[in-house]
Amino acid sequence: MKIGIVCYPTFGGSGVLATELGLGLARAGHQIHFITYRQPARLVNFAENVYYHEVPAADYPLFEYPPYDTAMASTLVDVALSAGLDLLHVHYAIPHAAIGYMTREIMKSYGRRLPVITTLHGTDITLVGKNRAFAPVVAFSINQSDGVTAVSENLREETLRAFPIKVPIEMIPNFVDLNRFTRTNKEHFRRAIAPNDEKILVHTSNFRPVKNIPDVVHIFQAVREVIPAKLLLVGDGPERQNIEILCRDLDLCDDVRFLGKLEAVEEILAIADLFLLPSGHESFGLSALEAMACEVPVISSNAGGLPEVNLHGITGFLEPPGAVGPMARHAIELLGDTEKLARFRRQAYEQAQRFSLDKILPLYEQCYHRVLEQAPV
Ligand code: GMT
Repeated sequence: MKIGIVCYPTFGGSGVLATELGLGLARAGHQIHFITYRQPARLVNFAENVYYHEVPAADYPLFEYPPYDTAMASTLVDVALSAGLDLLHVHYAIPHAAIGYMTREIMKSYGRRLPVITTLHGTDITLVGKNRAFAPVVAFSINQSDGVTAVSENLREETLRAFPIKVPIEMIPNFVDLNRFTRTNKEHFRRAIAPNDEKILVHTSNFRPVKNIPDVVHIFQAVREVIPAKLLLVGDGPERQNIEILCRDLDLCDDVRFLGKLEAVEEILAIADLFLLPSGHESFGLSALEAMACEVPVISSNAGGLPEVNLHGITGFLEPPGAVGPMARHAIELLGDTEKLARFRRQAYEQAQRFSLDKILPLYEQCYHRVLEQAPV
């Protein structure tokens, strides 16, 4: 199959998932065309069957807001015609579902069919999508998609509650590549970060307010009072400066490292002891799944789809968003009990296996085949 994939190229979960999906499909023999405004963060090496098309910045002195939608749709039409795409898979509804619809309709004027599949990821529904500034377009373009998937049961239900959806939404959970995200025994690397065998806590995100990163720091502060520990913060975004100031105010700077937008996040997860994700909302929590694949238990909030990924008392612990005290107590309990930590590590890995790339990729392929059979000619 020749498949066009549209996503945000940033370090956000939807872009990561879309890129990993494209790379997996390419390995399975499909021809994949990524169409984005910048090289996707995880598209770093040469890969067979993979093509990358950059959407040109549509800048002109008149534009206060460059018309991304028009530039993207025009690039999509160009790629679809020249490469002969069979279908288009867009990730994150805003504005990609509407762009997909526009592209499909333009393709009709060339006498060509291009079914569109939209994958909903989270904030495109829960935070931004519900906003009245976007809602009518989001609802319309979801209903116009030839196939719609959501990354968790929680997000599927939330979408049906929030919008007048008339089309079926299939739940296809996020996945992890277990060959890439795996425990390694890099003692020298571990020692460089934790020279006195401190426990290593990790948080990775795009540093948005919804991630509740101040809670990560407060949980770490409580842990460090009892157990020697280091905190590694991977990623970057609007909250970064506030968090640096908070660490200075709490006198934690010697034990907190900001690692920025690391490409090889798996190297950090592979030496971690605990992952923290206390988000105010999280439709799935792909970063938690990646940690679990590396045998790292997770202390998270119980928001959104997180309970579908992190299992309370098995792969980690879940508490309501903002419950810093209970989250810190769980962290101390786990890190202070070697046997329990080992058991949770094993269980986290077992749970991650349920979301392996090998298991989930065929679900997308089946969805593509179904859409190709059913979409109107
Ligand atoms: O806002 C973000 O966290 C980024 C967002 C994205 O689309 O990049 O992440 C969402 O999609 C991820 C991949 O499906 C999910 O794992 C995240 O849980 C989800 N984020 C939220 O719901 C806040």
